[in-house]
Amino acid sequence: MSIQTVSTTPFEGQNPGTSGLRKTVSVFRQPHYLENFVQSIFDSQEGFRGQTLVLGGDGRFFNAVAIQTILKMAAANGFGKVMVGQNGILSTPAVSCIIRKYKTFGGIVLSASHNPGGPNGDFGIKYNIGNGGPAPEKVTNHIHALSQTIRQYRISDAPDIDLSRIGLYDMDGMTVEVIDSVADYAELMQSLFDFSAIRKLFANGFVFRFDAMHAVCGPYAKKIVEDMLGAPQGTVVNAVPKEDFGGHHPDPNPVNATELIAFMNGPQGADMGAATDGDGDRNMIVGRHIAVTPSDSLAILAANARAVPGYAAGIAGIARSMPTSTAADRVAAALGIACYETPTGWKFFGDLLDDGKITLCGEESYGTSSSHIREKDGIWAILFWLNLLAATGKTVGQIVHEHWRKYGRNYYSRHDYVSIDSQRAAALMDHLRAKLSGLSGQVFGSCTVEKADEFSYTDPVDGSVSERQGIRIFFTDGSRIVFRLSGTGTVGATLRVYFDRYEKDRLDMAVQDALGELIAIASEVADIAGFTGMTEPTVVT
Ligand code: VG1
Ligand code: CO
Repeated sequence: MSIQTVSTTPFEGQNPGTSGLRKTVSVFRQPHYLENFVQSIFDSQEGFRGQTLVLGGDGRFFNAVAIQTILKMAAANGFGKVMVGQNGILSTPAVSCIIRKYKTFGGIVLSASHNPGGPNGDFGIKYNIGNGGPAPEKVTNHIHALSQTIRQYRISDAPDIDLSRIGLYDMDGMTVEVIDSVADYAELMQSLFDFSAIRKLFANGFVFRFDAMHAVCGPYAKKIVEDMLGAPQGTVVNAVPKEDFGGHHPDPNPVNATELIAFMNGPQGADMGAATDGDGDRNMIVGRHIAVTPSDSLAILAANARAVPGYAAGIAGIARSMPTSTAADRVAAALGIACYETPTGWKFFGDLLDDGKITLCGEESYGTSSSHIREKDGIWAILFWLNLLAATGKTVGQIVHEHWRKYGRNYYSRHDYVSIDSQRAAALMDHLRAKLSGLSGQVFGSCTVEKADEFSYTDPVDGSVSERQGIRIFFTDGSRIVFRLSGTGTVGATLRVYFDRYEKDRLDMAVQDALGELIAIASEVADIAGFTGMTEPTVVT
């Protein structure tokens, strides 16, 4: 066995977007494509010789191949050890947990998260730093720059390692430790939540349905929800991870998790339903005839945090991504703590968490988490809700309605225009940019624009600046429209338009009706139909 140095040439566009590098499997299968990016990750880092790396993915197609390649490259680049999940499986939150628990140098997550998988689907790779979180923008920019000039990479010609058996192996002098994918994560969950209260809830007949969407959370949920918490076998459905997620979109929202929504609204139903995404960092919470919006979920968890053992001492602060509704801001104000507004993507929460400025954070895209790790965490959010229900004896619907009665309601929706031409999408944003200064004071029906701007973020901890993070139109009644382009798509561009309207007392309107005027304004101001050729959004959540 020996180390090879392989000559290579750079690829166009290996630019880590919102959440690492995501491309179709066909792109990743090009010779040297994965290797170039992995070598660029290693070259962006210093001091890893002899150190430990965590490695795992969501089990999608190409996961098994990529893991072996990365092991051989880690060995050739001088890592001392790689901790890899059994069969190559680790959820994104589990990777973060393991990096922190064992104080490893960093970790690599293989996933395209909520994007579809399979030979014709997507694949992705993301580097996490020693705090357990996604590499911050200065690191991802560096990785990108290196990937544009790379000329060679290092790889061992050692044979593949059998990852089906837990244990220690040697690869060209580097130790490979195959670990239980679930154990460390389950232990962390047990330290945060009142497992005996949740166990009692199930023992008393509470009906729960967890849809793992044939993605990575199946084994985690089976172990935690059924084995440790005693929910009946079969509570976790679609529990076996599949390379193509059973042909579905592993994205837990009411549009993609149709099976769960239909079940919850059907004759049998359940007291609570939940779903998680491809890599286990997203969550959706559903009650009987009610789907909780992620923005509300963050606000509700923050308002009730003291009911949960892990947060009984209270929370230091909250952060939300800019397009996420302002529901959490009202809770922060009531608690007398700060609420930070960050660009989209989990990498922006890391500094705030490390610095102790915040305890909880979340995004409108079905992501919520806390300082326990540095990633969003689907099962964590679901256990938090179960713990709240167990502690209060209330239903999901009661908790949501009581929250609205106390704080008012943010009507919220996101409209996605998927796979549009990239140049047309850029032109739409330029068109909006050019209009920004003239919008203040303009009247549209009953709405008056207060101001319009483009969001730029200065990290309060390290002072780094991230520009062009979304165009915002604010109205005098506190409503907002936000426009931004997705950084996780793999085909053309995706325009996301976010609508947020606050109502103190009118709590029972239909969401799209309540937002109707804002939706019409967005179409007019941005000329969405003119630029995209679409008169309706592809996905409404
Ligand atoms: C989307 C979401 C963003 C999330 C990101 C990664 O990004 O909007 O909130 O952090 O996906 O989520 P974008 O750039 O497409 O809007 V995951 O679960 O796919 O890692
Ligand atoms: Co995800």
